[in-house]
Amino acid sequence: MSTATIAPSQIEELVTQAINEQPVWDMHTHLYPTSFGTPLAGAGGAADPQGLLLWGVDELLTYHYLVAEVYRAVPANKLPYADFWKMSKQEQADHIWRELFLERTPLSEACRGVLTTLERLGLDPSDRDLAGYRSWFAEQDPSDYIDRVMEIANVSRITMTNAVFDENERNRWLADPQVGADPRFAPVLRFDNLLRDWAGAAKLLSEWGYEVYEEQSDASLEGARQFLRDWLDRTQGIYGAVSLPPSFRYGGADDQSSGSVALREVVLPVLAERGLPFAMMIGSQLQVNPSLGDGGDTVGKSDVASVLTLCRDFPNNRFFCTMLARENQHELTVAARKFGNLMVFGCWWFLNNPSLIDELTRMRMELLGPTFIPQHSDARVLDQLIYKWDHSRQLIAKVLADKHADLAASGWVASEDDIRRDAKMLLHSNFENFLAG
Ligand code: RAT
Ligand code: ZN
Repeated sequence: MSTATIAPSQIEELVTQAINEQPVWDMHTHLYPTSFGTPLAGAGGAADPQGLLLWGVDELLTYHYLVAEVYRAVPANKLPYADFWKMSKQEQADHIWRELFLERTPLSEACRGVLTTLERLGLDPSDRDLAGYRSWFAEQDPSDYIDRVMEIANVSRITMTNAVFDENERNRWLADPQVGADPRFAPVLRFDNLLRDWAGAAKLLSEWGYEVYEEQSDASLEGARQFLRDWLDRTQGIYGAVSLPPSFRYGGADDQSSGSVALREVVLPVLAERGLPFAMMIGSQLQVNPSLGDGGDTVGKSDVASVLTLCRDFPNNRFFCTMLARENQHELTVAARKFGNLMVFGCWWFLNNPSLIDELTRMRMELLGPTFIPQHSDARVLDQLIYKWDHSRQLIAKVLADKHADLAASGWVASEDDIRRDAKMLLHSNFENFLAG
């Protein structure tokens, strides 16, 4: 406890220290514990080529952000997509390393992230020695390595994305009810298809034994509610989540589009009955260039008015929301001023760049004070937790220090405890408290 007040000259150092020392609960990642298998066994058990835990330098280099970037450097007329996808993971990583790190300066945020990660792990990026990095990773035990990465990144809990319509993942939950039990990870039920493609989802649900049909009859909707309840029970998801296209609209009680009916009659009632929030990530236009795989999606402007309608019409539901388009950010932040059941979070994907994180965090703090969740990592590769949080912490600290300096200039004198309280809210308890309701 330190209620000692601080001088303006100490602000920057104390804020940076508080942000660095505050463990973060990462509210959205695509990471998994070893129980979901890993393609890189390292010094642990057997490799599982379809395993869901991705880690190590080859995964870092073949992150879909970098696949998209390498196709700027070596376009498809020089390296046809099919040839790239035929390569082994290591060959793909070699290609990306050569083209983006050796033949060109690794200026982009995703490139820089690989270097920060290596450096914080104690490897030397100036060696430019991919083979050497590979042998270091090959000596790690994956489960111990999770601890190590969490310690370096100062992440206390990793939230998964448990995609119930992903065959690989679904089968792992069915085969082993304990697959999600690692306490370092928190489960989240992700069910995009229910809202994006009711007809396709209904077909699968009926194959899986639920009485759900394309026609959204009462029986069909009850079948879908039962499906969600069963999977919330199975996964113990701490919230429900979807990613939605820029065209997503919710037009209120009379809106009869199949996605809106599923939202109104299935998703929101079940989450309300369980007391769980609903996370909407809005603005990803899927597969504008399918040849790039996961890197083939783009951004489009979305409709904040639909979010307002949901927050107003469903006061018993709590909504996490992030949007992908920079153009939506101001309106979304204002929406959060109107409804306490809306929690804005993160600088998602193409917004996860220093200039935009700075801009968004500053605007959100000016409009919302400390009542938002500034960042999530969206890490797909375990090791990325290191750079995503390292880079974001620096930016969040800078904004918070500037705001404290402004307050000091207005005659407000903060204590060290005040600053630590801010850091805790931003990196941990705003999420935890919103979950608790
Ligand atoms: O940021 C990403 O890695 C995207 O590919 C998506 O996974 C997005 O974050 C999502 O959760 O849909
Ligand atoms: Zn994601």
